[in-house]
Amino acid sequence: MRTQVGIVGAGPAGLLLSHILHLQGIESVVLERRSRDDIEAIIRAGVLEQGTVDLMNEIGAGDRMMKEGFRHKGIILRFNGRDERIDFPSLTGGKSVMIYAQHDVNKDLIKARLATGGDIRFETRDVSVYDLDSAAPKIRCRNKEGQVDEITCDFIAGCDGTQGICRPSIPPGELNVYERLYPFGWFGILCKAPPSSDELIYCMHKRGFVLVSTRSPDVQRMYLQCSPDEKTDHWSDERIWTEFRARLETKDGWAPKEGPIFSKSVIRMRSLVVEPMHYGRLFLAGDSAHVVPPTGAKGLNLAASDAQILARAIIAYYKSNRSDLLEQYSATALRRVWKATRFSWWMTSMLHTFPGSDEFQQRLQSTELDYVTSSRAGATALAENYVGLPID
Ligand code: RFL
Ligand code: PHB
Repeated sequence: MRTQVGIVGAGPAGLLLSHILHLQGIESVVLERRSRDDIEAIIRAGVLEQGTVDLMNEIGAGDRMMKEGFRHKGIILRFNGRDERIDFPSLTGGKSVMIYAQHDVNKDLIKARLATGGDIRFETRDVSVYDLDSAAPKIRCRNKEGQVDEITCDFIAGCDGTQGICRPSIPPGELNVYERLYPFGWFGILCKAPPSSDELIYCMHKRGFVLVSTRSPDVQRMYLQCSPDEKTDHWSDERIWTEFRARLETKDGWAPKEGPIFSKSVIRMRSLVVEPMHYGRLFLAGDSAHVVPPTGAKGLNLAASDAQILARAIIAYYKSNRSDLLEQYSATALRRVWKATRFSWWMTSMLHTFPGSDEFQQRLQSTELDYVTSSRAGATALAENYVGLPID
């Protein structure tokens, strides 16, 4: 068969791209290795930048998000037992973020795409891409029933995340890879408890970083810094709560709301960017091209901005016979990617305890937090990055 754009991966990048293109009359086929149920249950991101919220609304997939999501107008930075608040609207000309889980974003996008006749093929096996530097790149795969399909495309979008096949299909030597591994991970839990705080708390403590986030009025999402190869079996619920209590302690006796923990996982922390974000007619978008540590809450939002930038370029190709935006796609997307990479690295470096760090290093980190929370310029730099920089 033939399609205009073959999309590998039905995460936020692939689903958004497919739907934006559809609204401009451009057809695509989305190939996804997992089941629809799995994608709609994934536990991941929770913070949508203002631009991602606007995009969901513009493409008609934002109704549930606007009803069920939580608008957050600031975050709390907790250090040395005290709280300082960063107020987004007053620092960014009225912007804020939305707390809305990634699996809900996926669910809403899948629903919107299928309701408009979209072709999303779940449980597709053995996807491979080839003839990438020709005018007719191809995708070969095995469908749910085990038959082999070949799809000839004008373009292929590699939206298949960190473990995908698109990036590794680019010939060796064509990509530059920039990577930083951090010497710690995050131990993430979900628990049945109301939010401990109206806003997210990013807490620096000598014992390690903690993030207090939320999912719904009765589910809390919390993370604590751990060793990168920590095992969840080593952490009883009591040990987890003892650690949260110790790290989150304030001078006025604040304590987290506790409840039964029903999910535990360990997340490794790294930064990775590949350049350029294309090879021939294969374009990479989202985590397939870059990974950020979750401290800045940027991963899903970068997937959304890549999808927007790539969609715009593909639309210009079909509607105005222009290929300049496709040629510029990588450079345009990478400017934003590197800024989010810098911001995520900076937040990570400021808030975590580094193994072997001495008093000098710790004083610098506390001073950085003091500066950011006491200077309008410092607070503005954090706020404008957190709510999201413009896409170009
Ligand atoms: P995804 O979501 O990983 O989707 C890729 C899809 O491709 C499929 N796939 C294949 N399909 C067919 N054939 C193959 N060979 C395939 N290989 C893979 C996969 O099954 C999958 O469905 O990538 P995408 O679309 O680029 O989206 C990126 C985001 O998912 C990711 O950046 C965020 O989750 C990162 N992230 C956060 N981002 C935020 O913006 N805000 C946050 O608050 C935030 N918190 C987080 C996070 C990531 C976390 N983890 C688990 C890494 C919190 C955590 C804990
Ligand atoms: C989350 O709610 O999962 C979350 C929130 C903020 C972050 C990272 C993760 O920076």
